[in-house]
Amino acid sequence: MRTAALLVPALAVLLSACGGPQSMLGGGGSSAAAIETLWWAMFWAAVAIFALVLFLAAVGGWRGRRAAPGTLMVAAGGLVLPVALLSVLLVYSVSLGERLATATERAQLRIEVEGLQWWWRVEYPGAPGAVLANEIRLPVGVQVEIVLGSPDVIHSLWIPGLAGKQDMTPGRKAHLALLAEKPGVYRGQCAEFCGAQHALMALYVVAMPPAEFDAWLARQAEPAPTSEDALLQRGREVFIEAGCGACHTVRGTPAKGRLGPDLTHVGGRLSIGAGLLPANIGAIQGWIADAQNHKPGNLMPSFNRLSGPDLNAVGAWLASLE
Ligand code: HEC
Ligand SMILES: [Cu+2]
Repeated sequence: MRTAALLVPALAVLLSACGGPQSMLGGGGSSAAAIETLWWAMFWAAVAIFALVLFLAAVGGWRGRRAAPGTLMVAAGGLVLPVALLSVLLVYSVSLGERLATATERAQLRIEVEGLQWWWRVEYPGAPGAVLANEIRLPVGVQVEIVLGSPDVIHSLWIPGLAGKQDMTPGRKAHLALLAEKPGVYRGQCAEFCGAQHALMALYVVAMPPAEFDAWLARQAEPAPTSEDALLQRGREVFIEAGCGACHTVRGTPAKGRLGPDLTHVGGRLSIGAGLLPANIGAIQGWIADAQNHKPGNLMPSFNRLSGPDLNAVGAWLASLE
């Protein structure tokens, strides 16, 4: 009775994890749905075998020594049954993997994603200039191919609501098919240990209606918006003076670095620091002043020598770049 009393809340906690933007159950894409079906097939197969084994153990316990199994029973239960069942599941999963891999041949849109320490660079070759970080946007109902690469260590892209995991191995290009059927925001993360901040290497995938997506992509390809506002103009100056351009690109300014994320439209993104903080003015300022405390070991130094007004201006300017 006491075990049951513990089991009920434990199960409730477990089941409450089966949802949200990073769940592989009830996802929003065709690959994810196929993988979920396979998962359920394996789950019920395991449940059936578990039940059968428990049943046989109970019978054995009940009948005691009289129940010593014959050769036939051992061969059937220990050889024929597992070989048959595992073969069926193996053929099912291998053919599914093949079908998912070849879906990239029908892709109408290609997106390049590079895994870095510890963030994701996202580029749209069809819209030159459109470069962003830690966010993939795609049109609903369109077959998309993600081309994955890594310059340094092995990362793995996993967006459970849309597709299975795909490793990103240095020196090789990998391909992943994505087809979002429901508009919405899905969360993904790096699924292969890649260094100190591996756990803070997440990203968002936003599936949008096609017309909205086209407008969004056209805007991403444009240079940063300019402004007459004195504070924002000062912010742009601080950005150039402080040397941020050594690592960051803001298209339309002299900043052309590629070591860090392209910041041309950073204010319009969902997060900074690879899913760590929202891309609003306060978080951007906090990040600039203290990047090493937010994400220790990341490749951006803390700019805690900036004066208050300068920090305020540069943060306001970046947040205004939508
Ligand atoms: C030595 C290279 C370097 C310099 C110099 C640098 N950054 Fe960064 N910055 C990075 C890297 C790398 C990241 C990504 C860190 C991560 O998420 O792991 C980053 C991230 C950011 C982000 C978050 C962007 C996002 O999409 O996640 C902002 C905003 C930012 N930097 C602003 C600045 C500003 C402003 C300056 C100048 C005061 C500056 N950076 C100077 C390397 C640099
Ligand atoms: Cu990683």
